[in-house]
Amino acid sequence: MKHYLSIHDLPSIKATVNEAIELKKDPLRFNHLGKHKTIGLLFFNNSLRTRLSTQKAALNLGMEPIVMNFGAEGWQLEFEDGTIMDQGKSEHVKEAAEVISQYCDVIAIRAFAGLEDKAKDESEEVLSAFVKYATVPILNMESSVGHPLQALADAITIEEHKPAKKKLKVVLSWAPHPKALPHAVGNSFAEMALAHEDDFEVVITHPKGYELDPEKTKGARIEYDQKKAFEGADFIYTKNWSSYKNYGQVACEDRSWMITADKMEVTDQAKFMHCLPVRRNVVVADEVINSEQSIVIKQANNRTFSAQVVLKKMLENL
Ligand code: AN0
Ligand code: CP
Repeated sequence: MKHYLSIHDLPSIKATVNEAIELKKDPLRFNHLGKHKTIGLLFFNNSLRTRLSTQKAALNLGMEPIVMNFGAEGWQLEFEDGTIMDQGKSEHVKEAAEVISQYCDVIAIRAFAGLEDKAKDESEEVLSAFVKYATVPILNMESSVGHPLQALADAITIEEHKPAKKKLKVVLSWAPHPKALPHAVGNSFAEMALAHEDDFEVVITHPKGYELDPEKTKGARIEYDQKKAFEGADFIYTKNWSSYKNYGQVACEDRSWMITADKMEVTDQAKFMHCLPVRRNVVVADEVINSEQSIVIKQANNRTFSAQVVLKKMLENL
């Protein structure tokens, strides 16, 4: 595997999940693979889990991680070609990506959607520029439209916690949030779940007007009645996102969409999942996130093994 930009870059999601579960039993087994190799982690946005788990994964493989925050610390980058750079931007991404490629064997990038210009976000301005100009593999640590390291960690978590059933009911539920959030996590979770079509029944529930990009949710059942969606569910995966149709708008602040114990009651003892960070008592009630049904901490632990299995595949291909 060269780049990891979307979950579909994996040769097989199922085989990768099983490989990650094996790696987890002996995390230092491939510690020789990354010897004298450097990964550069470039952050255009905040992070806790991605920043630490990706470094941890690199260290487990014997790599040296180096981290840079754009924003306050980096030069402001220009992404458009042919611009007369006499305004605020100090450096073009072309030079930046080529220079960083000389210091790093893999470049990992976090660059969220701006949520103002749909076409610009969908063009993946930052990620595609690095794919174009860098000369080393690129790892997506959440871009405008996807968060494939999260989705892989989610697939590992579901595999580890699934009940013995032929078909699992996996529900992606929108929940309220005071800020406009990106679609990346919801998109990648939907893509991952839908790729398990033989094993998962995929239901997405949200208020009207919060439909995700239909390209990402093709094959899922959309259910506007949240409680109905929860009936008999095995996994409740919660996430807020802003409107896709009225791009980046927060049209619904209906607090009744929060995940509460009475909603979990109608599931088949479903596990509660969230990528974190989560706002307690807005997205999910304390009674749910504190309960035995919540697996959010274990889910976050799997971020290390999702990054590690992906980096292992990249190192094997260098
Ligand atoms: C980000 C998002 O919704 O994309 C990161 C989630 C992993 N969340 C927030 O900004 C709160
Ligand atoms: N889930 C996730 O990506 O968390 P961070 O934003 O803290 O990295």
